[in-house]
Amino acid sequence: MKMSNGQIGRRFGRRFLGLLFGFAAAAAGGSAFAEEATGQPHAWGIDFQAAASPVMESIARMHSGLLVVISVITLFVTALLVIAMLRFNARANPVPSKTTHNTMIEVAWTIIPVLILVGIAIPSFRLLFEQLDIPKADLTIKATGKQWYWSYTYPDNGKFEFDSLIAQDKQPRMLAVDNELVVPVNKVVVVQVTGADVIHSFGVPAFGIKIDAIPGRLNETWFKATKTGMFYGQCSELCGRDHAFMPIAVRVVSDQDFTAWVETAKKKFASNPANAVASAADVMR
Ligand SMILES: [Cu+2]
Repeated sequence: MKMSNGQIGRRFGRRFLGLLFGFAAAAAGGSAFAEEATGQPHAWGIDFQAAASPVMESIARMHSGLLVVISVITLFVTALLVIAMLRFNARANPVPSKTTHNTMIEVAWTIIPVLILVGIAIPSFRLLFEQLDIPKADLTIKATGKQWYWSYTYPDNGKFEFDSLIAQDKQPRMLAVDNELVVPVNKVVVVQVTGADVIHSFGVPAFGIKIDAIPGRLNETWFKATKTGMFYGQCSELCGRDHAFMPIAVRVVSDQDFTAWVETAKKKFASNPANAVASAADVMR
């Protein structure tokens, strides 16, 4: 089909407007609804989800800093290549120089990259310690990856546990679950992660956490949610047929709401222990 210039222009205009609105919506999601935040993918999203924990803020800062560093290096190398191609090609420079050594420049191109790498390593290790040096827990939760759903245990609150399965009838599609993981806002939540059958991975992008759930081993990570709202993640280690259908949904609530939820959850899940679903065969659709 042939399009006139006008048609092409209008089509491009709509694309551009769509892109613009996409970014505007993304920006609004980060600020206007700060009270009830939502951590999930959105249309036209090209950056991280808005940070909802101190660790994720540090990760985003590290990422932005590195983006500047690699951009400057890339532009510099590109400029050198362009200069070399224009000034030293056979036509522009028919009699090439026979220089093979230049001590000054050799020292410089060794020392400068070393300095750049050391400059990256320092904040990088600081970030690594922030992630791995787990602070004193206000609340501990155990997350067990199973084929293909998650089970959550609250050992500090009466040891109740429950299963969290994908809810096909709820929104957002592929991320909503029947029983959400509920945590209080501004509290250090330590998550102990293990696998019951194969290796899964517990990851929530807005909190900057992702850790393998390995059978026979207890991994540990932590987050402190700084906003109330819903935050979504997914199993991040290929674990079998329904790997794509075991989302993680975290509801961050106020202290009072959390206490109230614990009371109802204790009753609700007391008669419905998580381990009632004993094998993967029980949940196969
Ligand atoms: Cu999995």
